[in-house]
Amino acid sequence: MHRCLELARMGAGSVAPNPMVGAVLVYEHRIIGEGYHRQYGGPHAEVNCIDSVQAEDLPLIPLSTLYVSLEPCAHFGKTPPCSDLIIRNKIPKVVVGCRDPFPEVDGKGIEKLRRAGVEVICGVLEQACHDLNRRFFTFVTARRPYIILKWAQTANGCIAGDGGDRLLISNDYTNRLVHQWRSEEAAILVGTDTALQDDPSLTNRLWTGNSPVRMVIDRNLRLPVSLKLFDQQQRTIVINTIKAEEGKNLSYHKIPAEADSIESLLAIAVGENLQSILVEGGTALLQSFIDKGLWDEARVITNPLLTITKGLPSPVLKEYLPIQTEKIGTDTLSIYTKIQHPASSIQHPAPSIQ
Ligand code: AOF
Ligand code: ZN
Repeated sequence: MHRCLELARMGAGSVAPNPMVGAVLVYEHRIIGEGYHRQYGGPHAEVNCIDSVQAEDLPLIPLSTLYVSLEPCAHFGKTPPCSDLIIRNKIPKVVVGCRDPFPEVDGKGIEKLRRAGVEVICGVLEQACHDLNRRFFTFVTARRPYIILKWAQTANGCIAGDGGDRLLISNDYTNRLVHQWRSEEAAILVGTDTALQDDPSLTNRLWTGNSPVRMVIDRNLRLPVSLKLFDQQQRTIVINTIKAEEGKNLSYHKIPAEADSIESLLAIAVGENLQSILVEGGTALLQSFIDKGLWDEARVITNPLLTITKGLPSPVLKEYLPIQTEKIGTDTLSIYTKIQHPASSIQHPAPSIQ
């Protein structure tokens, strides 16, 4: 199953909004096939795994065990059901990492296999299999994107100067890491004040891969179109109460004046199939997510060498303790998760590797 997870991760950046999945076929302690879901819309892990078996090993398939990090599918989507493929290949035993909550599968794959006489073992490295696809799972089960809060703070807990001036807090290494994080999420969000004061691009320039879809809350359309956010270099969605307009790379989503900005933007993200959002500030927006309990991870960069006398205080995560803390150059990175895992399962994959 560890190998399945390793294979699955090779699909990072190419399979979203589908989950990352890896599969391994084993005959008497020897791997005779392995595969992973490589491309959105392409063959599933099980198909690539069975296809990889060498001609001389083909007779061993009906004597082997298939390990797969996610329940084999039971539905006709862009590809035919993997459970049928397993049954057709007469594989007698399947070990599943975790159940697929996608409504068209959701236990039906396991049931189909069992009804056909296949022995199925579930829940092996379940937490790790779940964590790998935490964005997909949250999107399917909670009907909202996976929410990652991110901020950088001084040693005395400030995220900006008191006039809201832009303050360079993180170092070259943590800046690069933030760009990697941007490459890993479907969307990125800032509030009106941050857009105005920092004029951020919110793109990924210091890492390989994609840039996220930019989202900005600008209820009364106060932001000047000269801001970098409006340069149309990357798809950008402006949540506002004044106009609806669909452009190629710039869309205005109108919400009712009485609507809650955060709940509206999450609904818009679901409509756009955006499975995750990196929230980059400012304090008021981050704190609203925390106060509503609408967050999954917080990644806090602290520069212990920088103290400012008057500044804007960073958000407060009262009763939470970091599940992981590491030194990056002189900065400290602390990761918090809203759902605290029991101590036995703190093998949380570092967020930088998805
Ligand atoms: C598997 N193995 O490797 C993956 C699965 O549109 P489709 O046909 O690609 O189906 C997408 C759904 O299939 C996806 O939402 C998830 O429930 C499941 N993904 N299942 O058996 C795989 N990637
Ligand atoms: Zn499948």
